[in-house]
Amino acid sequence: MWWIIAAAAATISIIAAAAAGNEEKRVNIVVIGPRGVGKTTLATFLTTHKLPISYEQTVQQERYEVSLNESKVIILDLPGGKGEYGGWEEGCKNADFIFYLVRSDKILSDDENTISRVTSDITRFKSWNIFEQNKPHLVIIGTFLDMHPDYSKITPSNFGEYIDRFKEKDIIKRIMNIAITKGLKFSVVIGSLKSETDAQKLRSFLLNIIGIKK
Ligand SMILES: Nc1nc2c(ncn2[C@@H]2O[C@H](COP(=O)(O)OP(=O)(O)OP(=O)(O)O)[C@@H](O)[C@H]2O)c(=O)[nH]1
Ligand SMILES: [Mg+2]
Repeated sequence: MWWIIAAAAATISIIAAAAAGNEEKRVNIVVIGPRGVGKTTLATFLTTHKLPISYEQTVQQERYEVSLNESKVIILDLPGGKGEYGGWEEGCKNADFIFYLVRSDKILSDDENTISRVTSDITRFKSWNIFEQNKPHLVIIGTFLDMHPDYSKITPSNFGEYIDRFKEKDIIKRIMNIAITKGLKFSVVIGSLKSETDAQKLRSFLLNIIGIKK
């Protein structure tokens, strides 16, 4: 008889452990932005700790999954073409975090093509009503900092000034304003995905933002 009671007690403790929330927390991240800004590179590095070997334009959404500490992180990497806005909106419906990538070097040098493309993205974001139901955290990520002429002079002691300069650009302010208008939290970071060392720095910033301890 004692063994029936012991077996029942063991079963109850397993059920109790599951009910106590030992399941992984899910974090849904959607990565969007113009073509060639580093979306797939970032999604790959966040999930595998490796940089992709070659550039292949993303033509349909790719799903990445990784367990980090106690969280299951699901990353949706979307294609960057202008005709992809419908897919972006659909993908962002259930996002906890939206990573919007732009080239920081092009923004910091007021590149007209980049501004025109980002302006078009902004017009779309404004028209989305998905944020009435879901309030993801918008993370504006400036990539390609290694292509900035000052890159070799950027150190931890002046890095903040470059983030400030990036945030002060009108086009970035306009994205931040959309987040404010739609009631979303937002963060801004810049960095590079050229080398593993650079990618690691950006990864640390992002894990901090999404609240995952390294
Ligand atoms: N120098 C430099 N190259 C980068 C950086 N980020 C990405 N790249 C390179 O840029 C190219 C495009 O990167 P992807 O990550 O595939 O770009 P994507 O945004 O996914 O592009 P689409 O799928 O076409 O929308 C690749 O050759 C990357 O190695 C960066 O910060 N600096
Ligand atoms: Mg891609």
